[in-house]
Amino acid sequence: MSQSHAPHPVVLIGGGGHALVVAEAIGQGAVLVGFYDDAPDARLAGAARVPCLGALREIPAALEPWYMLALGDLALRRRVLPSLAGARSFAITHRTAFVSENAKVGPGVFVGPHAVIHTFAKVGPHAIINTGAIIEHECEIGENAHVAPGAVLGGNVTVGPDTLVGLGSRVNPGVRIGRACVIGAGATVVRDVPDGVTVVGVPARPLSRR
Ligand code: JB3
Repeated sequence: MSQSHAPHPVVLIGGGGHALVVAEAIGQGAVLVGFYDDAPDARLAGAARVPCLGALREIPAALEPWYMLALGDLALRRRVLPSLAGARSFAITHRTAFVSENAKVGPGVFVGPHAVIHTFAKVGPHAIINTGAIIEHECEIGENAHVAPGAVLGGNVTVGPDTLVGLGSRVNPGVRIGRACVIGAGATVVRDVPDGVTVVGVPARPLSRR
């Protein structure tokens, strides 16, 4: 297929398991030219033969290619972000995902295979909407939050920045989850979760304040 534009060069920040997942979703308009990671032999170098361009501390201030954060650890992603202030990021959406035309998805967001971002939902920059996650109508997902594979958010749910909504968890409609929270895998959240709190179980109950 003739390209009206040359594919845009892209680098991933991170080369582990999550980077493999992101690399899989990069579309025709972009070409993956390398990754930054403290482990030059990280899986992206091995499995996908993508060159390591340097350690995280070696990311150039004026990074030319577009970038995508491809680290799974939310605190590490938050630490790395300032070094990318001068660079440009973009959303990567797997071809099998559904993103409503009324939804707003910020730069650097990753949307995994078979994920759903429904009507009038808003997803902040650098959030991860992972494989099969469902974000229902009018949800608001904060910057650098991670909705893990199979998690289901009912309508009008709010998730704060840097919060992990764990694998296969369920969040009732209208629930507000704060920033830097952890929702345990398989938890069912039926009431609001304050900033910094970890909740687990069905119904979800606080485990500790981080
Ligand atoms: O659960 C899911 C669907 N994804 C997880 C993701 C959200 O978070 C994934 O399973 C992982 O738990 C995690 O992905 P991430 O951050 O890529 O983790 P991991 O694969 O453990 O890689 C983290 C860091 O470990 C990489 O950035 C490297 O620095 C290092 N690393 C990974 N693979 C490696 C290798 N280091 C060496 N030396 N060799 C490796 O093969």
